[in-house]
Amino acid sequence: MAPLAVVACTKPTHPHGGTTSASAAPSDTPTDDPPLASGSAEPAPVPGPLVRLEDRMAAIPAGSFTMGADNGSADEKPRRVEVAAFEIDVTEVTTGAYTTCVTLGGCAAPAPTVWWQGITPAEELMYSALCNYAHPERADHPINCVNWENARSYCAWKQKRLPTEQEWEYAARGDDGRHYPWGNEAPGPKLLNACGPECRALTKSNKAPMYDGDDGFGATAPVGSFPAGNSPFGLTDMAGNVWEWTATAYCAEGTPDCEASTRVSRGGGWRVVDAGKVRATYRLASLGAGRDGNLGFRCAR
Ligand SMILES: [Ca+2]
Repeated sequence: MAPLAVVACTKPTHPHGGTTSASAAPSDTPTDDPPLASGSAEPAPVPGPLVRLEDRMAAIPAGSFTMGADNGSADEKPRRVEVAAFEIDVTEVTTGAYTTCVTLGGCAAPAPTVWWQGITPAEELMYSALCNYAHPERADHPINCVNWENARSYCAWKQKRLPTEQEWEYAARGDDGRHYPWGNEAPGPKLLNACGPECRALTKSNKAPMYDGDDGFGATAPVGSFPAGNSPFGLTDMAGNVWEWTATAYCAEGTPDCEASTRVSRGGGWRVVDAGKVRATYRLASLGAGRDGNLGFRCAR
């Protein structure tokens, strides 16, 4: 499948400048026409409107694809899936954007701590420090440590919704059967933000890192920092940075009843060392009440 041009490419800007309200300011106001160059018969090019990457959505046309993979887990057996046309955010929802929703009364502030089943006090202390909310210097990083309801509410406030996992996977890999958003090349430090040596040092993990090179970000990275890893539809960070909540309740293979308390999350995050988990077909069962610095979301409509 040929990659689809989503929108005219505008260099992403991160104008947050350390304030939590910066993302509320619309930045799509066309600039004034530049003056003509002296002595030139040709008008100078007029710059297009500046729209931040995080405000963009990609239009995904209706299509069909083989969801899942032969070489994956038991719960990702391949099957043919039809997808209706939809739109999806080009980036993960940023901390600045989520903060704006809280400031304007549309969203609850996320709890200040991480939580998952079996968490230890030491883990809570260590990983809660990596939650991005209330850290204005991370306004262009993905919001994390949000539970499924936080994510659902934000998208609803934006008059959007969470993508289904079918939509998410199609948006991540198109219809050519690739393993990762960028193709089949093994994950590396220029393609995504996962757990290289930089994250291993931060988390004091003794597990082998996913790759040898340093990707530059011990925890989350500003959204859109790895354009070489974009999906065929131009979506950023569909592997790595943070796992992403989907609307879909998790059903294990051959399990007809899904528990709505558990949702599918996709894409892998900065703390993942297993390359198999940043494949575009990998399905993670995430407790909806959970909050993890490694988990965020993007919206669709
Ligand atoms: Ca990293």
